[in-house]
Amino acid sequence: MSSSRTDTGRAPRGGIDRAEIPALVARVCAGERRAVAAAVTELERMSDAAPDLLKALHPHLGHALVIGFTGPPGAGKSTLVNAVISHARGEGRRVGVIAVDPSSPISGGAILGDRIRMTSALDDDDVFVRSLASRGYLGGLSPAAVRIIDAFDAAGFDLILLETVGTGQNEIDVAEVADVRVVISAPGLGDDIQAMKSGLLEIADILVVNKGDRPGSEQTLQQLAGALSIRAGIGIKPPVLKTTATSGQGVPELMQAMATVGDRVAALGSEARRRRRARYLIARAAADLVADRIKAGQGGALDKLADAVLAGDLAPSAAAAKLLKD
Ligand SMILES: Nc1nc2c(ncn2[C@@H]2O[C@H](COP(=O)(O)OP(=O)(O)OP(=O)(O)O)[C@@H](O)[C@H]2O)c(=O)[nH]1
Ligand SMILES: [Mg+2]
Repeated sequence: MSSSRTDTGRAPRGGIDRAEIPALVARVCAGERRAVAAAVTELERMSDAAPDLLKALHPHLGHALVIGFTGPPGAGKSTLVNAVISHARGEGRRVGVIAVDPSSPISGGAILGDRIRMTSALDDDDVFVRSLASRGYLGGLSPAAVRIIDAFDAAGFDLILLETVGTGQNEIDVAEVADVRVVISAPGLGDDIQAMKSGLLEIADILVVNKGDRPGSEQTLQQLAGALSIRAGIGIKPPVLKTTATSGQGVPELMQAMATVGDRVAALGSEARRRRRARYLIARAAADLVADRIKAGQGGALDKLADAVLAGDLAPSAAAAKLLKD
């Protein structure tokens, strides 16, 4: 399968036997930690059993709310995710975290340890953190992340937090995959506000200026508010919030804003949310198929078509259509 290759850059590895799937899914649905870990591994590697596993998980989906945290490197995404985990756990909610290409670890929410007693993620059955490398996948969010969302959802996690660095294709992908999109900025990140104007700003349901304790945070806030005011298009204007992830300041307000957007999204129904992710997966798979077809045409069909284009017999777009059809 082409997606498995482009996903991880390596061939699928043998995992569990298909016969083990019903028992595994039952344990995942019971929220059993080791079963969740096993399922996630199967889905990340896209093992031979993964398609059947996804199918078996399917009847158990639709509960979780997926919240994307995206923004420039070093803005404090992981620290903020930690703080959100602590708050969510304080409310008794179960949290799954997917961190794509993290350069700094998510600990599982010990950051507000004085206020809300937390053990590390490893000791807490109700927090599951999985880091994911997107290296080897060409551009954008790895489809593995979307598959892991299904495993977490079936396991009954209330919130699934998805941390990604907001660059290029990633931000578009996060917009497709997450139900609620939190875009994080911070003072002192240079040109990044400029970049946000063009891309990240467009996808935000909630804008956060983190590192509120740093000089310039108020200015960053003003800049973002200004950029928002000239944002084209209609729709609900995202709130702009200030947080200090390291102290937890502003995090209750962020929780409140996420709940407000979450309620709005929940009203659409889980099918609409999952349909968006399905559409995204189809589009990615289609792009993989096209890439495969181009590769397969090298030295053969593609060269013949190039001759026809050179001779003026065929327009490049017509040649492309022919390449995909034949
Ligand atoms: N002063 C201050 N420092 C912060 C705050 N939030 C995070 N930091 C620090 O900023 C640095 C980067 O924080 P991370 O949470 O790792 O940032 P990130 O956005 O996840 O970074 P990448 O995953 O590498 O893109 C760390 O040293 C944090 O301790 C904050 O609110 N105030
Ligand atoms: Mg991080």
